[in-house]
Amino acid sequence: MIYNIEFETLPREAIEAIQLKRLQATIERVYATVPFYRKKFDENKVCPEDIKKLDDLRRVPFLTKQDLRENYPYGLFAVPMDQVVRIHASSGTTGKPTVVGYTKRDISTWAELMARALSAGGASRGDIIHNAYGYGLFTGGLGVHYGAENLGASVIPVSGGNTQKQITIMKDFKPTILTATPSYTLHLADVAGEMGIDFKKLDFRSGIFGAEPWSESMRTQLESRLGLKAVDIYGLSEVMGPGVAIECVEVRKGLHVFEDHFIPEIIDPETGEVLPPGETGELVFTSISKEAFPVLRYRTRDITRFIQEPCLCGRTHIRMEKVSGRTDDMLIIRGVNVFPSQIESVLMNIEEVKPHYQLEVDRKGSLDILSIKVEVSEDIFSDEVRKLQTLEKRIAYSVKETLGVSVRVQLVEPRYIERSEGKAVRVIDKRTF
Ligand code: DLL
Repeated sequence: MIYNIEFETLPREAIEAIQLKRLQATIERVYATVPFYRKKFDENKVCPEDIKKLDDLRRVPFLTKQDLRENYPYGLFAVPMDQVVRIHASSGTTGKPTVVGYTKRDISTWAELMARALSAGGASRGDIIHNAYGYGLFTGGLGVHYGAENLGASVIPVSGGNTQKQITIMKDFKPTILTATPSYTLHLADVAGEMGIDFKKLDFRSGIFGAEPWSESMRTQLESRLGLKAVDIYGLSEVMGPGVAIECVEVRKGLHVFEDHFIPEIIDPETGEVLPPGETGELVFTSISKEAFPVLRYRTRDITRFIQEPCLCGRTHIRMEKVSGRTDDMLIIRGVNVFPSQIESVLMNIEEVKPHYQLEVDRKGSLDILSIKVEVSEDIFSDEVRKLQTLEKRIAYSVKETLGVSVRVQLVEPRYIERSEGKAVRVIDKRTF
């Protein structure tokens, strides 16, 4: 169901008119209130009055993660602290966390967009939402929570962890919608199995999965194993949190970006040039309704492309393809670019392996070596060594055939790979540069 029929089905010209008006207002405000933006604009010889049409956004300089770090913690806030009612942070792998703030109105906008998102994902008033995204500084838990309440659904705020208890809650409280990272969902399914509970017999209709990349093959696995429709939700703390884009449960092909609140662009990550429609590159976002922490042309490092064709669901907001990876997660193995999600796709198509895997990159001399650790069932693991070796070779051959890189494969026993309650750690990089 379309939650906000008026805004989610606007004709293109109306979307663009709203975007331009809100963009101009945002730029004027940040220029006046955030010294960082004023300096950047001045250095690039752009002023708010130069933004006369949407295309003029290209004149605005990019904002990078590095800029956020340099202005840690509150340097990019565009309102005084007495208007900030919530603070979140994303940890990232290196350096200081990114700190983001919300005014009362920002929280209510977020709740509106999350209500739209949950509704697109198949939820409605009367549903019971089992929310296993982490509550805390991470935006997943509270983002879904406020959206669910706004929608009028009942939300169970379980957060991540206490997995056995979660399964009991699922059995007893009969939730109909699951919200969690796809990797934690697989762990939930494993634990349910160990407890003798068939996940498929639970009451879930939809699973709204995001916060990390997951492949189409993973979707097939999740849907057949869990007996629900798996919907992709995207977002990032810097831009808001979950609910920046979502697939519609009807089509599940590309994520609608809420264009009345965010302007997305796809750029060439090397040159920074905006790419022609339909080309794959780095996703960039400008927020056009946020008060406390507006972002202008924020480089997400996420890789995707736009789908221009209208969607059968009736929403008119542009779709982006599933994010295939991040520019900084891309491995270059002997000259071939590889994303963890591509390896995942290959693994998911091999019947004998489990969907738990980890990649390790190391360097011998000037050669990068990629090893894949992947779990197999107890039965297979205790099979003859020769049979295991044959399977390892078959997987390595499949990866080579599909991606063109040689890898080492190591089959490991069930539970060898550490389970995460939130985002899975897919790559361990042992190279020193
Ligand atoms: O992960 C917000 C979120 C929470 C999204 C719950 C969806 C569900 P951060 O912790 O700031 O925010 O991480 C943002 O995670 O730039 C992507 O690299 C990745 N990411 C988020 N959603 C997806 C997705 C939350 N659906 C970073 N597919 C982003 C692929 C995703 N990657």
